[in-house]
Amino acid sequence: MRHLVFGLVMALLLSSSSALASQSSTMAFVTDSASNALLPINLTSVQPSVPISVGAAPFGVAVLPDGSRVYVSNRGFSTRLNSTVSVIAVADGSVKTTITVGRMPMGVAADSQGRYVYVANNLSHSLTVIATATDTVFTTVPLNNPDGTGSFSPRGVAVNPNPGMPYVYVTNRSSDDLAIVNTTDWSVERVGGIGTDPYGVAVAKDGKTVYVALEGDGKLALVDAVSHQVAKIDVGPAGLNSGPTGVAVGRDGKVYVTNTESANLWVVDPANVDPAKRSVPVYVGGKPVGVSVSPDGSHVYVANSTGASLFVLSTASNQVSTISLPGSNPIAFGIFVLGPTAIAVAIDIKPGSNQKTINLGSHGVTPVAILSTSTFSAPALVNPATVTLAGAPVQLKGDGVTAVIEERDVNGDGFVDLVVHVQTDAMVVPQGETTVVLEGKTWTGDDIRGEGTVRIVPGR
Ligand SMILES: [Ca+2]
Ligand SMILES: [Ca+2]
Repeated sequence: MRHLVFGLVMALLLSSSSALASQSSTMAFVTDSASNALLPINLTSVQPSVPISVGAAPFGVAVLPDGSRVYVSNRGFSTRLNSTVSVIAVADGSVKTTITVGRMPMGVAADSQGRYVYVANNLSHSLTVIATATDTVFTTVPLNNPDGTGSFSPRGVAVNPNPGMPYVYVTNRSSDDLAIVNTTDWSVERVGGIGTDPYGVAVAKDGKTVYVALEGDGKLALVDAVSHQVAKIDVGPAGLNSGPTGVAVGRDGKVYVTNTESANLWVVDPANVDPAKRSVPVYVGGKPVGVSVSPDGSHVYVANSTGASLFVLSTASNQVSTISLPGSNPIAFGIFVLGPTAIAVAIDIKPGSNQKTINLGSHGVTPVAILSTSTFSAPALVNPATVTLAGAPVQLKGDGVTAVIEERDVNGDGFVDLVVHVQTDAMVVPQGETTVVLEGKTWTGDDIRGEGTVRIVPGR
């Protein structure tokens, strides 16, 4: 395993808190419980910005889908309890407002339209609903009842992304259940006996399965969102039936679970029928808590609560690297990464040639390979007619609709790649630019994006 540690002190000194995010950057927003700060990090340039002071012991985090604001739950310490959520404006890194919620707020989640933000209040046994239009409390849903029934000690919260399933899910540590809040009438249903000490929760992209990390069992619960039936998958090594805390769903449907006690990130493939391949641990180190997948699916980010760092798993190579953070107790419990949604692909312009020169005055075509990986087969997935390189379309056959392609392994890694040919004189490359961008779509309509470096000879 390869650990790359980037020194960030200089970058920290040189960068300012303004212009935290740009359209093309992937950003992380990490709560640091020790320094009472939110740490913004540009993951594209691997640069942190100035830490943003929030409340005591910030824990949970949620980013609005449009990237405009970040919501941080200030959990507080046992001696100094807190009951607030800090709202940070991403554009300038300022704290826009501080909202009073229930006692000891932990999990925070935004819905997919960005209309409401939900906060799980551990000591108040309630769910605060924040209306983002005004950044005020819209309602508070009690999860327990005066007669001692109901849900107790909520920790994690997640929103079903399926528009036909208006549910918010809350994990409850003391009552060992999953509370299901119906957002049309704020009624509460429960799935009891889910396992010991449910913690993090995430929902599959189609909304049909709810994933719950069971801290006391070393397992991941898979709750059917319709029938409420529960299945379980091991995410704790033999003999250590504890430790799962954070859970996140990847672009490809895989589920990532942090096991804080055993220093592992478990990669769960719920669709795999082979039990040995359904859940596999990747050793990361430290005490991993928060986990989030970049929207392009290329990397999984894990907050190391003891190491002042983020672990980064490349989903293509399965390699783990490390990014240093200015904090010392990063938690980042929630979906804390925001970025472009296009699937990141590696490309090879003029494959097989060491001469990456493109003469824009040439009337010929430039071959470009979209490289495949173990999880991304370019020939199977990419619609070649949709591909452009620096804005230039691909060469088509005589029928005017079918792209001219080759399917071959251009880099000898055993994965067959897709080669298309773009019309060289149609490429638009600004003077002095050496990076060109490939864009396109998969057959299922997802965007793809890759970058390559070339030497450009300007055309006439
Ligand atoms: Ca319990
Ligand atoms: Ca290949």
